[in-house]
Amino acid sequence: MKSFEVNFDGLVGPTHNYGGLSFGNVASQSNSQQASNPKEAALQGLEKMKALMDMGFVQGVLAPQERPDVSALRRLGFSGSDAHVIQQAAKEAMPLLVASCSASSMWVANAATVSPSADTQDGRVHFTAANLNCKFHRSIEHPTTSRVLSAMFADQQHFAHHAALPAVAQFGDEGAANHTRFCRDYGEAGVEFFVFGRSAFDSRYPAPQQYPARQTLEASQAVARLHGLSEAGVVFAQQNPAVIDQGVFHNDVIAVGNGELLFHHQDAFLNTDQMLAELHAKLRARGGNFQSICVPRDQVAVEDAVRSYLFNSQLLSRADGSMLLIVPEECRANPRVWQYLQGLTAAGGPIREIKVFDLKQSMQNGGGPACLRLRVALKETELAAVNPGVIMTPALYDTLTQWVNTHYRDALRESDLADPQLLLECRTALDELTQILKLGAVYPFQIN
Ligand code: SUG
Repeated sequence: MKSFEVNFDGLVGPTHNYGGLSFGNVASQSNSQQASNPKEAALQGLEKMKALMDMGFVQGVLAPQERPDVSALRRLGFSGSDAHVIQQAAKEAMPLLVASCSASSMWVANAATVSPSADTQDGRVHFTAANLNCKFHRSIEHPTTSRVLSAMFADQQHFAHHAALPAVAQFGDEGAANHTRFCRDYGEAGVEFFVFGRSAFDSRYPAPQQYPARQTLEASQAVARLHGLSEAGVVFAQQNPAVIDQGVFHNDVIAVGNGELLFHHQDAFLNTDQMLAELHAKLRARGGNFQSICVPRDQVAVEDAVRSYLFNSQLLSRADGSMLLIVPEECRANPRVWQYLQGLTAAGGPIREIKVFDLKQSMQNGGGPACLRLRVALKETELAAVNPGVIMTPALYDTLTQWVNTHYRDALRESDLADPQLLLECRTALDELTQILKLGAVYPFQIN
């Protein structure tokens, strides 16, 4: 049976702004308070989706969330009408209003961890929504994420959904940003690779000193258990705490994998040789031939990797068996990274082509091509069971482009977030979007 890797990209929401909310994420910190352009952000994302569709990949769309999150503000003690809640928060606690306005759900690599049916005990595709509890503005995403994913993957015969892990730092879970899967073919059993930043319960694992490690070993282990993965099909590895302290807040900022290939920086992991040997042995037992490309630090420093987002790229398999790397414009702007990439494609290895995309609006908040997509490997029958409303087509691309042009502002500053009109604009847009994507009622304003 045919199988596919489907990329579901997060549609950027109407409140996209630079709130400086993510300590440890260099871009989010350094672009804080700049004016954003939500319309341009959403159109840049749609361009990437269209380009992948045009290249023949199956492409999907993941809906944004209702913002400001008035119910989160109510839980923090603000009351009265929605407009009053927003204005009171703006007056008394602006950082909380900014957090409740973040369009961070666009980075859907953090929406959930997904295990394809070939790996799971019950033969269904499993989803666990990420609790994202390291940052308040992201910790409020998972209830809506769960409803949206359930509306997209509704067929219980094929899809199983798990609620986010307990919302404490000990089970900090950032979803697919720290999860990669190796396989010979998307439809065959593979090896799921979970990368964690620290252990919550075992002090033998080192931890970063400056910035938070968002993903714990215990969270990764819990997800693997929930999904019914076998020991033979799982490898856990620790991210190098020293690179977290240099701004590598997720593994997908320093490594990317696809098929049988891991593309990573020399300093990405602890105990790299042992980890590579385990991946090799476990994939071999599944009939695959694991390969890795290590980018040496004397060619690309960690700092260059963080600035350019070289590894926050999409590694895609083409029909002829070779691979394509989708990178952000910032890679071309960095001479060392660009030189490395020229050498990489000329070397005759598995990665043959580089395609560059302008994703500056998202990049300025630390979100590159890989952050913007959630990968779901599906067999033909499973793809047929996905809500067809969320699969990209030329007609859907046109409709969504028009929808963005109708509803989105082209400039947003912090002071604009205090305007209750923004909430109404967002709700009007999302109400229409649920009809376009045939999601049913998934937003708090639609179900409360
Ligand atoms: O969680 N930025 C996101 C970026 C997420 C990138 N995802 C992956 N690497 N998979 C984060 O740090 C910044 C929002 C602000 O500052 O306004 C933010 O949330």
